[in-house]
Amino acid sequence: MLLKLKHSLLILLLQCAINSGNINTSGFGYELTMSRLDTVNVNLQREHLRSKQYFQTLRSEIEDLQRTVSNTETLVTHQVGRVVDLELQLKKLTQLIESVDEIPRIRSELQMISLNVSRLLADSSKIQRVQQTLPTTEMLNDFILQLVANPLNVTGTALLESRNLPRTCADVSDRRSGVHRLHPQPDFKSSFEVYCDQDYEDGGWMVIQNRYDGSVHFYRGWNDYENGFGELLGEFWIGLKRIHELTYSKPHELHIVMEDFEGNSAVAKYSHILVAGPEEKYELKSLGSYSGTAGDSLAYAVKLKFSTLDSDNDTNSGENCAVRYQGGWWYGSCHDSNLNGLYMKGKVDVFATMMCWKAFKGYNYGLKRSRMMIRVKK
Ligand SMILES: [Ca+2]
Repeated sequence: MLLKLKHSLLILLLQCAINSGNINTSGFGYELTMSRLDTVNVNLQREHLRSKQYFQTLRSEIEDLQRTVSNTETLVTHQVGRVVDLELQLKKLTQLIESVDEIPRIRSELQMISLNVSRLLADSSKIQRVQQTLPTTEMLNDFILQLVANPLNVTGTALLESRNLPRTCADVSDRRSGVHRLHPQPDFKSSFEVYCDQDYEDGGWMVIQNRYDGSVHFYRGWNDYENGFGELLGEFWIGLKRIHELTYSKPHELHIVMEDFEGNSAVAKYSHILVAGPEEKYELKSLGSYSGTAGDSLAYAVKLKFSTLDSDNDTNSGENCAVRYQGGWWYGSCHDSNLNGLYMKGKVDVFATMMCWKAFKGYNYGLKRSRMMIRVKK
């Protein structure tokens, strides 16, 4: 800008000189002056271009620095989270030590259990009465299961109401994406709420993992990964127990939609997901076949068990991959994808601890969004 100004000023001065008759506008002297002025002009433009490029480089360096600061903040927050986890574990251990002194209390609880057995015997006559009002044996079985789960509150009417609920997200009459109460069949004792995505690929998808802004901490222990955490209207993990029950009750397909910080999206589709139960540490039994645009970074995990910071079930005997890569996932030795890893923004220097998918953005890139969805196969 300064150079441009100097240039204009020089031209102006020269024109003034010409106008006032101080400079001859013909002859060798004049041409020499004009040719020197051209050279000055070219040099000035060159300088101007160079400064422009310099400022562009400076700006991109500032942007990189801002990104690094943001990622460092994530790491610090995460370390604080780890300290809290450790404190919790310490608390549990202290409670365990104290429980040795509680044998008399356990004895009295055993007496309570014995009382409950008598109550169960009484319930059997109640079941007989309900049997006369319920039309099918399938309904009766469900009623028995409900009674075992909650002997005081369940009535035949409540059960009938629950059975009228949609069984899958595809059955929900409201075609808007959102939270809905479902009662899948068969074998589900009670209804529960889920987030249905009705916009992606004809709708009918149940979201089992959702991340988009890093507001929920995902480096957690076994209990959280088994039962689920987060909010259905925000970021969440639905829980391994539920994924197991759903995928074992009916064949489901799995789609994972991802997005980077530059606005590119990609999807990984698996034709048949099957996740085993707690006794097999929620092993990823199968995924079916892969298709999509993200590339396959999950088939490696078939036949692998799930691992968390406090439950090492990976195939790496030297360490716990969940601790090394800061997530809960089907780790082997260790991973091609880490969708429950740390939330980092874009390209980073650390290796594979973030929410990443090797075939899409590699091991040094934290994704912006990840959404795992399942749907009953048609
Ligand atoms: Ca290990």
